[in-house]
Amino acid sequence: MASGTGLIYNEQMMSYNLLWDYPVCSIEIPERLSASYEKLKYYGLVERCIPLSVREAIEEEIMLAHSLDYLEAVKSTASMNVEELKTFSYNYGDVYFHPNSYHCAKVSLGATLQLVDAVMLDRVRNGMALVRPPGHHSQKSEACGFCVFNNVAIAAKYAKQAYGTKRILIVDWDVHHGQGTQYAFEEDPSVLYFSWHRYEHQQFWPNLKDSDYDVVGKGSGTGFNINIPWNKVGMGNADYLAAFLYILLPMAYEFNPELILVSAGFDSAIGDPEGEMCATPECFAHLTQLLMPLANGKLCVVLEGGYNLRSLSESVCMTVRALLGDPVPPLVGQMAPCISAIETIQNVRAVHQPYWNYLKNHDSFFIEDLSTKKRNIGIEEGNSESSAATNAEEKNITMVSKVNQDFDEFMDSHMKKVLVLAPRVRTALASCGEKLTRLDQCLQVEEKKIAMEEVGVLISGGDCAHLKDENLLLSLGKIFPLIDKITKREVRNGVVVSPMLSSGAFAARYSTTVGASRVLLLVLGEADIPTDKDDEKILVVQIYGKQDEKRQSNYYIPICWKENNEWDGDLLYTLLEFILPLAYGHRPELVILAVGSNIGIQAFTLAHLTHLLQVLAEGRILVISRASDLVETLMSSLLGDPISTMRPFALKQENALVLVKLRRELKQHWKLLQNSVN
Ligand code: X5A
Ligand code: ZN
Repeated sequence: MASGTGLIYNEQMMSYNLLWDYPVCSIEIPERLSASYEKLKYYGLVERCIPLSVREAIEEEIMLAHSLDYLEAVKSTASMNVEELKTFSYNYGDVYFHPNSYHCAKVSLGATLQLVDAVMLDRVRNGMALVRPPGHHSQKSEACGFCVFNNVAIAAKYAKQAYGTKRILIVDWDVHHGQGTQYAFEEDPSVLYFSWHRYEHQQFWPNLKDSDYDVVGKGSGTGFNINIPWNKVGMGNADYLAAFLYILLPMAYEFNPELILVSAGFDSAIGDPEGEMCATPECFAHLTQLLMPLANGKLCVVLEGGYNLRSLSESVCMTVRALLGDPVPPLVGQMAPCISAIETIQNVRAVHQPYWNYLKNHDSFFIEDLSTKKRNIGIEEGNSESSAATNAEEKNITMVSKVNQDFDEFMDSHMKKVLVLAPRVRTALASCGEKLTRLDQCLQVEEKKIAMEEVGVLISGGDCAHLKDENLLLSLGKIFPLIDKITKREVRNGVVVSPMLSSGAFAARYSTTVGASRVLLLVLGEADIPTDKDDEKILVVQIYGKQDEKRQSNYYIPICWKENNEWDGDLLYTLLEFILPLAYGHRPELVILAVGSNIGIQAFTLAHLTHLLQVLAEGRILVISRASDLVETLMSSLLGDPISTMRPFALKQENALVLVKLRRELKQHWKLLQNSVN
């Protein structure tokens, strides 16, 4: 089992800079690398990573994505004077060359390939390469947008060639469209390219029709190119999350990649002068962690853009923390995507419906009359900067004005708020007498004796029928000490075997009395859940097979499925498209997952579920399992082990319809459930 996070940093890549006055290129500076690395050192993250060395890429590797003519042209820049460099640079769009550019571009690509090697050879599980020049705009015979060689595109071709990797997912979260990468794989179904980008109806650089949502790939690659054009600035955490939950993640599970490459530009983060977006640094920890259960954990994060040094470096640190398995801070801000983001997401889903199973059951249609379109066309003659400011104001007034006041001040206070300390122990286990292979890595917690009276007060109205059951008190005797340890931050998560699913409700109640302000209780299987259905502290989602008339409130959400067999696909898609949106809105401080036995869900599906749920509540999750034979798998997932990939599953149509109905009823209250404008 591969472990550890690789980190690549090398000062060689700082040895080029802009030599003449050229405002569009003035932001791409060497300090982007050193500032990121210094911040990683400052937080003690460098010493926790495995340093990987760089090398120069060889010509054969460069030519995996570039023409010989272009390679020779770039090579010739090494001996040019400033005038010649200037003339050469102006052959292309928004890029500059320096005598060291060629060398740096070879090291930047070589570093990327070193990371791919380390991950593919299991020397590390995942890793990040801090490189420049960036790559995703460069094309077969063209430099573009600060990019010389297309590091990530070449890395994908290299992995296919060197390791026979059959399916590669490229996630491009840079704020610009990586058109170079799109062109490289348009006709290739083995590389799924996902990019979100500032677009503003083609008003934003590189102003290409090719960046719109209806460009989906060609030939056998049709359906494997995913563009998410943002038509407004000011997109924030909820918008990015919605794109992941409603588009990228279900597609990625269906695609089932063997390797994930991230074109990690942080110009999509708050404070960036290019992006003018609002996502805060911890958002990138969420994005990263959400990708980690895929591809057996094989995740290579490669730097692209990012021009606000503070925002860039904090975001890099958040990404590395997630790669290391640290708990991710909760997301700030109201978890509601904006109308423009919802329109984009709806259009992307509509255009991709023919190509992806998980979209088959949605009644998706296009939004032709986009809320922002008329305006933007009206502004065409005007100056685009002021139009962007107006949009930003509308989108997120508080964030943006804060930023304008004093960005560093905002960032200082923000980071103080979000930085969380990881409990020393990751996973605890209530004494269960099992022989488990990873027991030595868990803390064993002693059970205690619980009196009936202690439990009775937890449930208002005093429905005490359950309390007659001796098993319940025994279970709670194991569960309460675990909750104590989790809420006191002595351990991050825990697992316990209990014959009674209803103990989950008592556990949820108990945790609100010992400090958890909000709890998510997710129950898989039939059980009587004795809880106050209007208690806004506890959000209950229960999935079960038997039809009945359970009352529903915004805080008690029964999901009743038709067949009681093979729910793996249904559960996974429900988690992504329904439960996580709810849960992000609830912002729980503890997640309790109660798993029944014989519920038609395989162990590794539960492992994915537990991994994904750890993006919530700083990873504080208690799993209560009826079946003791699941403990091994659950424990491994709680410990952060990589998970074997899931066979592509589908959401069954009748179950999809259940979600459609629930979404309609609940989306007013839980705003992140909105994935269409109707
Ligand atoms: C890698 C990257 C941006 C180029 C912007 C040119 N390039 N206006 O972020
Ligand atoms: Zn960019």
